[in-house]
Amino acid sequence: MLIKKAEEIRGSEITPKWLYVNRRRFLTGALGVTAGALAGRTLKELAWPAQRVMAGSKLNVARKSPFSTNEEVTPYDDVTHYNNFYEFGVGKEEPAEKAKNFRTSPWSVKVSGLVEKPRTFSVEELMQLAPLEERIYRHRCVEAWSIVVPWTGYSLSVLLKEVAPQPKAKFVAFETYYNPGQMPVANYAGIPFPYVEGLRLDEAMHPLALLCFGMYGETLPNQDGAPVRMVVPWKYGFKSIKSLVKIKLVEKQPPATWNMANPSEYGFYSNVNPNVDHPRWSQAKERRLGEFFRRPTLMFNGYADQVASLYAGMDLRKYF
Ligand SMILES: Nc1nc2c(c(=O)[nH]1)N[C@H]1C(S)=C(S)[C@@H](COP(=O)(O)O)O[C@H]1N2
Ligand SMILES: [Mo]
Repeated sequence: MLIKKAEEIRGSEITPKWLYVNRRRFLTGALGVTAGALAGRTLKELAWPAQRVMAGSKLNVARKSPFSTNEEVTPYDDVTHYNNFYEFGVGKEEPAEKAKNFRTSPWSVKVSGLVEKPRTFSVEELMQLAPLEERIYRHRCVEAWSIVVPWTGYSLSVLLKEVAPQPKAKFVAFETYYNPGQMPVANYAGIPFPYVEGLRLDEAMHPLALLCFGMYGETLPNQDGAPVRMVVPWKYGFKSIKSLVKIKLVEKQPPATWNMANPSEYGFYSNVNPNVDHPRWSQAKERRLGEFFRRPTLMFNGYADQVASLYAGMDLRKYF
């Protein structure tokens, strides 16, 4: 199902998406390689110095993750045309349109704070830190819709270990790129930018917390957080911050955008919890995109066996 979908998309085009989008760059480049010779190659095969991560590049996936759900994957078109990415508009179909020209290359991520080895990584360097895995995760938005997506990436813990957290580090703060010039409608979103999020260090180190570069076997579409984002599947969607540029290890709980904007509606933890209602609506059920009947929401979005121990002894009504 998912492979067929990806092939349909590629098969409908004369040239791969990244080649089409970046045709000018290739035609004007001094590489002496014809476009035809490049078609169908994977990112790794194209790893010469000038190579950049481009939207729609195929990704080499080392293995399917044992963390994957075996539920049916949500169609690509639904997942890429029903988004929350307020930098590109508050309407669900706006990001697909308004992020089209978002420039995501070159791109780097600064990792700093309470670490022994602070470093700024290009996204290409980041992608090579560990073999990329495909993980089919459930994702549940606080607005009560859900999707099942084959993400590509590796555990954030790989990167955190690489920079060596100091003992004082207790939380991880994340920040999205912000440039009003590239995000002309961000001003009307009603939330502050840059978008920021945070996790406790032990949550960030949990193997389920994914540093994500792709979906459906290709690099991330802009509206889904290109070129690198977080996916934290046991939490409501807004914790899964997109288009990351900064990761900082800190001692105190860092600010999180939705929590700052409306603390009574959005807690810092935001673990999926069918028993704790959002003040304005129930969280007991969800609608999977493309389906008619709602289904019950599961505790920790179905990941309780893996993550419940992180919250042992905490009052989950207080720390919602
Ligand atoms: N920078 C940024 N990251 C963000 C958001 C946003 O508005 N800006 N929205 C969040 C919300 S509410 C959700 S549900 C998910 C949606 O991810 P998706 O569009 O890939 O499904 O992204 C999250 N990450
Ligand atoms: Mo969300």
